Amino acid sequence: MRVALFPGSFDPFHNGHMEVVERGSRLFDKVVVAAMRNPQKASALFNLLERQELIEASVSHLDNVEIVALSTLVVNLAEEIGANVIIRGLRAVSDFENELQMAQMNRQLSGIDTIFIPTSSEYSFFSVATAPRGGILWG
Ligand code: COD
Repeated sequence: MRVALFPGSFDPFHNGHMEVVERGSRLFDKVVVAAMRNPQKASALFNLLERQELIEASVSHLDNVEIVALSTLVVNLAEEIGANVIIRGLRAVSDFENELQMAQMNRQLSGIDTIFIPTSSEYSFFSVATAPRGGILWG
């Protein structure tokens, strides 16, 4: 059974993330979506449990998708659930440098490979960044 882990902050989960989950669910036997804390995104809009509930409501039409929410290292979770690969979405070249570093680090730590799913052009400008005063920037 081919299991893929799709980790993210998902704060909140949006259509760009959804598209990656739907496409991943067609490529793998099972996709585990993990809502996690990104220490670089200090002020969260939703807590992990709320994010998990939002994702569950969004992907209920997909039989082979499971959702978890927790604070741990991505590679530890991958090992725990027996994931064969990590999935990440790519919006633009600007995502690539950071994603490449994470993919190399994760492979060095645990041997797990990362597969990138390039977003459709209609979603490539979807991103969420927490604004300094607790607001939210959509761009
Ligand atoms: N279209 C397609 N894909 C998209 C879009 C879009 N419009 N927007 C975002 N994505 C992709 C991103 O490229 C990413 O692959 C995924 O969706 C999730 O994005 P985010 O922004 O919700 O999640 P991140 O990037 O903040 O991920 C948080 C992690 C903790 C998972 C990440 O930082 C990570 O993997 N870190 C490795 C180190 C680790 O294990 N940290 C754990 C916490 S200590």
